[in-house]
Amino acid sequence: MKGRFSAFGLLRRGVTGKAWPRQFAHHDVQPSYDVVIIGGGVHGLATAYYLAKNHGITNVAVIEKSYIGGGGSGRNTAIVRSNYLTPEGSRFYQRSLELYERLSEDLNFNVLFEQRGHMTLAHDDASLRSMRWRTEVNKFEGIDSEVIDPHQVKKLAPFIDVTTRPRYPILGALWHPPGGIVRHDAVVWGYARGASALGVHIHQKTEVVGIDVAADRVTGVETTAGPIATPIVVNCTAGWASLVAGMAGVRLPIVTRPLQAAVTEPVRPFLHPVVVSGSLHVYVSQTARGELVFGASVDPFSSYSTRGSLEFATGLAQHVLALMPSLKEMRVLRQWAGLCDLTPDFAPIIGVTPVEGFVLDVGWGTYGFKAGPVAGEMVARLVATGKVPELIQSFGLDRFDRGELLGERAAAAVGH
Ligand code: PYC
Repeated sequence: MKGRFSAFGLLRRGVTGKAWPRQFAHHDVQPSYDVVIIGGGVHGLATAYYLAKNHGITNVAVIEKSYIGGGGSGRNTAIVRSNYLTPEGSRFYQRSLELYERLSEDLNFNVLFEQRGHMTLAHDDASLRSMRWRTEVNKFEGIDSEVIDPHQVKKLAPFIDVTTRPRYPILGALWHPPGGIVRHDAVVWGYARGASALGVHIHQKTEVVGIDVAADRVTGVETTAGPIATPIVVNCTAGWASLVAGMAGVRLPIVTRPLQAAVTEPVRPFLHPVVVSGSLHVYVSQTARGELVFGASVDPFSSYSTRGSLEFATGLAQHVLALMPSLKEMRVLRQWAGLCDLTPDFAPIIGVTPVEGFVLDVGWGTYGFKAGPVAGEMVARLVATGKVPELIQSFGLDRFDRGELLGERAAAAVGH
């Protein structure tokens, strides 16, 4: 791989002052590719990487209308976990976590993965009950997850008020030690670098404006850089998934809503695990640099806006202070929004469509970043073999026709 990273290389460049080479190559858009992937986020780049690495399919283009990681991949709160509610979801996200565990080594790129543990607080009996249900499903699937009491919560996160004083006292928590955080930009860059080194073309600032279909088969895409002929188009977009699918004449049961987040100034490390409160609609983690990263529920309306709002900041502050009153002096540095494509059952849509050659990897709602590696691995396998891998068989678009919905909503970090 170009410019392989190593301790020796770092030392050599530090001493010589020699610049690092470009991490992925620039190419002109070619008139045809074997596979065109729409969306240069974690999903699109991971799909390209695994197509090349696992299946030797390298004549692949990733088309990104903005810059890589400029959509949901760079706007999420970087949390990963596999403590889902359904067996299908738990198994799937567990595979993603396994891929994340080895990703830095696999990509030769430090993605700053930290398994600090993931703790979801219960403030009422109904939450505790659904957490017990989740732990049973998780344990059955071999996933480390348990319900803990307020004393254990206090031990793991001493800054949380576990007395009966708060308006929403803590009754217990769902504790998931393998969950944690990953540097989301690094995941995007690592996959881009790995895919490019294997021959994939990454075209930024190039927008797909149409999908060509003849006799119910994909034949190509129209882009702002000209037409591209291809027999396979993979829709790996978030926020625009239903609009892109519409270009191929495929309707998706998706509504798009913004999800806002915010980051504070850095402070000394005090919060090790990721902490989530469903009732207070807030989740928080502390980065290696000391900033607190906060997220909340999706906005209660459809929109394509990626700007933060004052209502969000004030609501978030109230909820955070109910949980950790000692943070009252902290200042928010930045806030933003990402777009979430929500399906009726909070499970993704991955697989084939009635248009031959048009493949979906969409509908991730608030779970997209966690699933990037496994979705890329499975979609690459589907494209390469023409067979739907077992791990994603339940996530097909046709489940909505059959009425076989999955019901992953209760595994959401917060109530949406
Ligand atoms: O499901 O853990 C989650 C999550 C965190 C932020 C958005 N979704």
